[in-house]
Amino acid sequence: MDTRTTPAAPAAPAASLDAVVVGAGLSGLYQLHRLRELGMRTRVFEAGDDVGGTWYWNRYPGARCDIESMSYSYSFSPELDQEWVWSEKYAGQPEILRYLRHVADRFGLREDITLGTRVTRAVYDEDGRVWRITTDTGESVTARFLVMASGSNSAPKTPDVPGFGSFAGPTYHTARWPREDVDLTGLRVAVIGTGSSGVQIIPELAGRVAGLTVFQRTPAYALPAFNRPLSAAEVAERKAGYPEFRRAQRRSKGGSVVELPTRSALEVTPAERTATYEAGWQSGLLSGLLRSYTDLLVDAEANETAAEFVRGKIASIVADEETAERLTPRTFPFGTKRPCLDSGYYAAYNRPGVSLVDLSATPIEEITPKGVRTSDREHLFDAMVFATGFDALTGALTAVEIVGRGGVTLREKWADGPRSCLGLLTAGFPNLFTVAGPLSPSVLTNMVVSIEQHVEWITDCVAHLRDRGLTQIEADPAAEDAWTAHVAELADQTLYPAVASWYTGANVPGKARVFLAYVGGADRYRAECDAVARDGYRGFALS
Ligand code: NA7
Repeated sequence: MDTRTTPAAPAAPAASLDAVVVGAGLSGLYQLHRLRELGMRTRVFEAGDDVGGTWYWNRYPGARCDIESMSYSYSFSPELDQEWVWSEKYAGQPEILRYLRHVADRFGLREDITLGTRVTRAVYDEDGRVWRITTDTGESVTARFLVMASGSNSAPKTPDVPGFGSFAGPTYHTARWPREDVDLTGLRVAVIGTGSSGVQIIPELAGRVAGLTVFQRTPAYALPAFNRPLSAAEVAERKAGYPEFRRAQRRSKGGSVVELPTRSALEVTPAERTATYEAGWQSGLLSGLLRSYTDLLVDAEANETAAEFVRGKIASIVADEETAERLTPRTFPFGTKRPCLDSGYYAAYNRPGVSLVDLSATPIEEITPKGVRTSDREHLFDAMVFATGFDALTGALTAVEIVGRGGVTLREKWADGPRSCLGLLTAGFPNLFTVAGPLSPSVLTNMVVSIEQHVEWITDCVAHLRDRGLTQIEADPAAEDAWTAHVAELADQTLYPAVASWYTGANVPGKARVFLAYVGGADRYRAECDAVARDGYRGFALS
């Protein structure tokens, strides 16, 4: 019997799920695990045909992590730490993918992951307080919470040059390398791009193909990896000390356990500096040189001493003087673009059949059916490789049509650059979390450590809401303004913002030029996030 005397508002539709997570890479897998521990009905949608995210897609020859494997791995399970055995100092893509597949199986995650399915649209239903999520397979679900674990370098960027797409032969983007074997033996191959991906694939191709031509727009600073197999003894030693090592990682500034510098590069003698830089070079670590002195990323003169050291090394490795000079970075300070790790990169230019085209002297005019036309000639190829990077940090987020309050899309809101509170939630988009997104420190740190911190904060936040019968969290516009300004102020104290890089959005034509990461350190950031939560989620409206 209907006892109502006045027409009631229709009941808010129940969400079919508690949470949807977009992406089954390092972030999404861990987020699913934690939400399931809370008893939340969670589904993960993953565009790839397997789990792994970055390590699923970037399967090009030579793809390898540039953070040490025993450090670049989850810390949340001591059992996993003890079971899994890394074989090399720097794990290659196949090994990291095996690890992530193992994690998915070991924690029984696969049953809640839908593969081969891309989330295309998510609309916030303000009355029902749910996200209405649509996929490219035509599925629609509703969920209270939406976690974008879609990766910071996951929206590939193709070269912005005329004629792109007109080349008649096969083309490959490093971040979309085919799963089946690609045989380039005996072919004339072009590689466009000399960032981390180009620096890794070039030495691999140099030994295999008939002719390799590298098109370089900006030379990189690459440091030696000195990769090697890990001995049973060092694995055992780390495993014995893992609990303390993991705690130290969580306390650290960059997610790696290293000694931090205390002196300026300008207060020591040139001889002392060179010795310190040499030790950093020999360490075979990405941060080996950068952590030599306190001021390398804030003082141009100090930085120049490190840059000069690397330039000298390039000259000592590359036999042909002219090629060495073209490979030498002179237009931006060392470390203001992410340095690359070198496993035979500079040495590859000493091999017969490898040549370098300096695009600052002879720019690309167009890609043609036969190859690449630069301002002086046409270069002919059988295959082309694009190592041209990503629309970093915001690209994977704005690629989804995310519609918040009042029909405003995230793309519209962030047209002049991303705005958020703690890099975790953005005003007007309640219950939408980003993992390793813009305005957080993630890309300047050991990514796994930052991902775990984000996922744990998000999980605690969701538990906090649930335990109090609350259904919504949203960033306050004032707190968001303050965080966005704080991130910019910190960046402005460094050499980073002046440099055209993917950190500043400058690699994508038309993208707002904003420094996209928090430079204050993962330790300070973690303390800030914890304090906000302790203060009852200061800066957020909970209802
Ligand atoms: P990066 O580091 O963004 O490198 C891309 C490279 O491609 C870089 O050398 C670019 O030159 C070059 N590029 C981009 N567009 C063009 C065009 N149109 N013509 C010529 N050259 C071009 O991407 P990666 O994939 O190597 O690495 C990305 C990150 O992922 C890496 O740092 C790790 O953190 C993981 P530019 O420097 O813009 O002049």
